[in-house]
Amino acid sequence: MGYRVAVVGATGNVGREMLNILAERQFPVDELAALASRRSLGSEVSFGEKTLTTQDLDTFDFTGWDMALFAVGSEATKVYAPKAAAAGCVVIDNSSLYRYDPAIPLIVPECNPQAIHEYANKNIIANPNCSTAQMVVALKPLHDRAKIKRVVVSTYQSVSGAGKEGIDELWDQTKSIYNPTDDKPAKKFTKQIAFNVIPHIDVFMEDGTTKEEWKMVAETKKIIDPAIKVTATCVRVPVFVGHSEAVNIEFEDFLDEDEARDILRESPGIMVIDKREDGGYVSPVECVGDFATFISRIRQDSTVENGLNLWCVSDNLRKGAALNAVQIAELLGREVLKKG
Ligand code: 11C
Repeated sequence: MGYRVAVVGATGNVGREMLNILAERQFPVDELAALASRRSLGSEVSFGEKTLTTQDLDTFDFTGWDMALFAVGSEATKVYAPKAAAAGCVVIDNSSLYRYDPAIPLIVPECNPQAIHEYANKNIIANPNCSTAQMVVALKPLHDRAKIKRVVVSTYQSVSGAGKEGIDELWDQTKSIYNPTDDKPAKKFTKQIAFNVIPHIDVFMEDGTTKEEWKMVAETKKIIDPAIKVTATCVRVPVFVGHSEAVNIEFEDFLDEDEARDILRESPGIMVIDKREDGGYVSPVECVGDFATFISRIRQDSTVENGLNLWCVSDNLRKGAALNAVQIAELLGREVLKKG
């Protein structure tokens, strides 16, 4: 016996990846409902070999459904997630709406699987921001060994993090650069993204950081340890899929780069590609479609007492969103619902 699973926002980039990953990982599904807003009603989406026609989220009755994987914005989540949760369907939500609610677990299964039991507080589990998910997968095993004091991270985030409009804007602007009569001014982003980088993701906060940067701080603390200090600079780059991060870590205890490499090699969800030669590291185009978080350029930072630098790359639509949500569904099935 398997689960009755709904994917909410099934026609979006993340919703489609959720369907792909549920099929790829052979999640025990008895019945799958692909839900969408009225605007996309009747569109078809693939689920493995099957083609599903989307159903209307607005009139859908979640009673009798085990889990709903939400991949819609916070506004729609605010309306429909409580409805699903009240009907007894466990919500796994990819928006930022519930992440910072102390009663709602924020889970990266490689880091804090024990938090799964807190789902029962509100029948809702939150999925982290993409830039946080890949970073904490790398930080957790290192924290367990040498206790992280402070992290300085700079991100290089792909346009797919901004949805289909972000992808279209990079594509259209790149073409228009070669055709000056076809000017494509910035719309989704605040400046030209083609052949450029933009040090601004999400809205500005009062202290001059951006919300994306704030999320990395708040979510790392909630998932791993509130004592870890994080400072982030989040940057949009002209890459379609795959977020990259340059991470500087300061520890309580000394951690040798070779030992860190061995620890990461043995850790779940991580693939270490770290040769000190041309091309001996991973770039974002190589991680597209993969489940792993790739770690390269592991090296001592000799400017502090106990420091390391590393390079971290992952598919932001997968580990950063859809894969992590499916891993939470697997964890929930394994540890709580026990049907599959
Ligand atoms: C980006 N990280 O790359 C964002 C997208 O809080 O789930 C995901 C926003 C979120 O623009």
